[in-house]
Amino acid sequence: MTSKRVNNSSTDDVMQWLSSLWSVFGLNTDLPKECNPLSSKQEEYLVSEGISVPSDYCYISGSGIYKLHEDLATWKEARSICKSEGGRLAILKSKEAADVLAQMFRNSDLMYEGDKPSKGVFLGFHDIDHEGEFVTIQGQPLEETGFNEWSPEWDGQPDNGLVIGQSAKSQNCGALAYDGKLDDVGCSWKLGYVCEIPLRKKHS
Ligand SMILES: [Ca+2]
Repeated sequence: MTSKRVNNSSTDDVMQWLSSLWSVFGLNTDLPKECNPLSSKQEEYLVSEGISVPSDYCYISGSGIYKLHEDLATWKEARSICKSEGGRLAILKSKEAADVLAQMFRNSDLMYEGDKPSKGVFLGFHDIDHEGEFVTIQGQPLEETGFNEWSPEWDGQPDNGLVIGQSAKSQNCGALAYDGKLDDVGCSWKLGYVCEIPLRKKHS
């Protein structure tokens, strides 16, 4: 997957809007096969004016524009990187989105750490404030996002499993497991992660 960014070369509002629009159209190129090109949804949804969407983001119908980052970061670092791209650590709104992203994860170099399956890729939810109460990075209860299916793997999730180096059980950050379902993992672990640029309703 190649990375191709569209830069706004003019500060003129109209040019900036057109540039932003073209960057969205640019998503039609170099898409991994799991991603849907923007089509009729272009008429219905557009990202915020002034935001250039990198063409290596992937549109998933009905959910949003996502990118699987294959570099490793802690949950906090990942959150910061997503923000720097004009987005946020991903919040999944459908099983379809989870399935598409899990397939991308399984096809990526992230899937194995040596000969062991990876622990997952970070998403934008956590239970840092209240153990067992999972919320998105926007404070929304996980069960209201449209997707909150936990993985049955590793004896069932969420398990708040032991994080090496810490005395208490402390898996407080959210991840997508290889099976397309959710897991709580260590916030200090270094994992791949999914960023999202939220779609907004086009103003008519
Ligand atoms: Ca867990």
